[in-house]
Amino acid sequence: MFSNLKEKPADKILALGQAFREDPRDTKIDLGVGVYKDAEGKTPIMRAVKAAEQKWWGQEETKAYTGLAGDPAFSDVMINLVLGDAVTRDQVAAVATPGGTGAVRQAFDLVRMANPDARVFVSDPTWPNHLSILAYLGVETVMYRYFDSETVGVDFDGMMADLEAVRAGDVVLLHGCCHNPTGANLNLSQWKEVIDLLIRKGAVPMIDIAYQGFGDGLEEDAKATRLVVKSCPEVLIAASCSKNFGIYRERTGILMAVAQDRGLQKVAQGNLAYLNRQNFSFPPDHGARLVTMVLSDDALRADWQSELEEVRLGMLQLRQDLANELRRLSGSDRFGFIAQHRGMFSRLGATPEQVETLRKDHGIYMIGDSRINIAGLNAQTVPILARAIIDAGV
Ligand code: PLP
Ligand code: TYF
Repeated sequence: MFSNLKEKPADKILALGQAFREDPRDTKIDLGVGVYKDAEGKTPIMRAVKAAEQKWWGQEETKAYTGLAGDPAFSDVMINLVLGDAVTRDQVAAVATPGGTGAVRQAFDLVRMANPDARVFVSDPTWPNHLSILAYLGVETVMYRYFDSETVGVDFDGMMADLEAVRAGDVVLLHGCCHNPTGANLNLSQWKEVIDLLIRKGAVPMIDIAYQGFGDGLEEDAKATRLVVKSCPEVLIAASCSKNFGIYRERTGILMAVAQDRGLQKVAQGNLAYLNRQNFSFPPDHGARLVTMVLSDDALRADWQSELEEVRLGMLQLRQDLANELRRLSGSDRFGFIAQHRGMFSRLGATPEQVETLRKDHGIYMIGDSRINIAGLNAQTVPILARAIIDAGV
């Protein structure tokens, strides 16, 4: 049987990380995988998460199964964090999932189960795992224009023109904030136009929100998602806790199905639990427990928010410093977009050859499409990267 297996393509982002680790140069700089790093290059455990973990160690009395949907308290705090008062609880079906990726996978599964003819529209470009999971599930995928490599911003006219092709029942995947891989985002008035189009067409929005708190702030980053659930009859939301709680390996995420019609909540909840059962049964609990503890304790929550804010502001400062240094070296404002982009990533607009040169000649590792992880930089490496970008002719 195993001899029938075909080689599978490697995950390019993870393969780049391996190449970085194998590079012997001590001047090398890792701007690859989307993991937050502090100025020392470490990915710390957040203070409030550590405190919750210590507390939980003393309190935990059983490791018996939770429910198929995970602990309902986790759903409550996450619905509140992402959706605030844009919905009432009886409008939302929710299950804990292994990471945001688990939520994305379950969402696509749900789409296929509910409507086998639905196509899923995704931004060009998008996170590669969206495409690979959709292909794996055999769901027809359509790309809509999103990124304008001339302006290094959103090609909004192209996006709206391409979304005219959606049919009733199709699903449109949108990044709630901090677009991965480009860093370029819609403003709220553009979100409104997209919402109007989706309502007019009868298409269903699906929001992937993996970086809430990394862009303009916890509340700001959720605004678009909240607007969508207030406006559209049905919405799918896949949220990740990996980045904003720094609990990557705990695999913590949530899938929400929100409907204006409260009569749909029960059947949606049953279907989400059903999908958990088919795919992995009970979701992981530990990370979800920590998130629940942090969000429901005033002191822990305040400390988490302030640490998250430090992280966010640190990345904004790095963006500003890199844009300033590039302005100085290039004598132009053509890299100003780096300070405008939000989240962990910016797509620089370098060619694959230039990306290769940066890696070979300068030991600077970025994704092949010239996406950089801003958090991979620090005060010492910003000028080094800026110089290398100019030298490589970007
Ligand atoms: N969606 C996007 C756009 C992401 O960048 C990530 C990144 O890590 C995820 C979802 C899910 O992450 P995880 O499964 O680690 O929670
Ligand atoms: O885009 C990123 O870098 C993050 C982390 O298979 C990641 O989303 C990368 C690859 C992958 C899973 C997560």
